[in-house]
Amino acid sequence: MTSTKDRERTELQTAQFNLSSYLAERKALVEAALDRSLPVAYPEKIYEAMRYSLLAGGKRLRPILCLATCELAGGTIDAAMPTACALEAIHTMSLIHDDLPAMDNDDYRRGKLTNHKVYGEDIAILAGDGLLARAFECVALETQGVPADRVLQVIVRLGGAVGAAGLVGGQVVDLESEGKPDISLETLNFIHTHKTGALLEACVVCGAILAGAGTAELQKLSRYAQNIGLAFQIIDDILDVTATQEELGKTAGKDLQAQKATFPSIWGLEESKAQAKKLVDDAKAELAAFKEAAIPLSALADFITNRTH
Ligand code: GRG
Repeated sequence: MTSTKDRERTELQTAQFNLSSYLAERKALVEAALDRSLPVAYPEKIYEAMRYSLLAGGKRLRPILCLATCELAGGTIDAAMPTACALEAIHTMSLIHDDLPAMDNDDYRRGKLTNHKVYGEDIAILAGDGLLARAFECVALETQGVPADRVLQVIVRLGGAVGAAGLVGGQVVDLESEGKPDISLETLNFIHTHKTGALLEACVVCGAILAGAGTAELQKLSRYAQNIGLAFQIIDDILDVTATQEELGKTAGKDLQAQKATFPSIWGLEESKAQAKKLVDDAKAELAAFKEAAIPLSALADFITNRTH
């Protein structure tokens, strides 16, 4: 049991935690590992296309979450790094495919031309496929010092998060909902818990699995991730209305243009912000039992609602 005093102390420590230097330090580790994870070989063109998107920047939130939960549960950064890289590779491949003319048809991503704009649609599809395959290979081949059954559990979680019960399913319902601004809140929730939430949950849970966390810990971390996943998407929808293309690194105002149902279109901006805040508070409450060890995760939850891009 955690007392009110304990909670207040952790809240204060979270507020004092230097998140920007933590993020900068972790991001640098992840960038270096991603670079090493995909050396150029023959046929160079496909490796270059894969590296173009994988190394195009981005917040690296998913690998950072994975490293953070591995450490929280008593594991090391080294043990989680191959899985962290795999999660970023999966995320990147989903962005490449999402940007294709057959899907969102976007010209810019992470402040750069989209993969298909530079390499053509054929190579962009293959670059996504190559990254997806490399992700699984990376976990299976490069995870060291972790019992094989944990690595297997990670592979199972990743497969579930990517497939029809995760990202792919969310994207299908999103495509089916196009041009239907009156879809229900239930459908909107389905889209985002699958399209965005499933992978964020896998990041958090896989890091903890690698460290040997027990079922009760995994359940708490899973609920933390589900809450921040939905808050993340609500903020994304809010930013689509309020931020500029420069801030976002991608086309702004697309949802409105496409007459897409979004959280602000259903709730309005103020209620959307309030709902995101509540989800973040609920997420942080799940961390109470981990005390000081959860400060980075708690600060990350705040970062998600305070971000401007
Ligand atoms: C996974 C096999 C497979 C196919 C892809 C296209 C597709 C199926 C799914 C779409 C997934 C998608 C694009 C979800 C949106 C996720 C999202 C909120 C992206 C923005 O994430 P940030 O803000 O971006 O973390 P950065 O650039 O910082 O990494």
